Amino acid sequence: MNPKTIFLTLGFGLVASAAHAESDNFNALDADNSNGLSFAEALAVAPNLTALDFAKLDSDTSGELSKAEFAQWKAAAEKKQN
Ligand SMILES: [Ca+2]
Ligand SMILES: [Ca+2]
Repeated sequence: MNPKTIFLTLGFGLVASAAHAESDNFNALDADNSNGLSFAEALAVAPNLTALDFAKLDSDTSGELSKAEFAQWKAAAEKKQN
């Protein structure tokens, strides 16, 4: 294994563990277990969220927030607080 491979392996490991931590919260919010957060489900965690905000978060316009979209939202929200 060359150093670059080791670096990539470690990097993916960190991403995977971060994604796992997010998924716990995500699954709790996904009330109907559709594997996506609808606008109504997102309102449970962010009551002030508007439909426009939701549309911006739904980057692939699937109508639901995927785990990845939810993680991005959370990361952006945490950035805002700092
Ligand atoms: Ca759902
Ligand atoms: Ca989506």
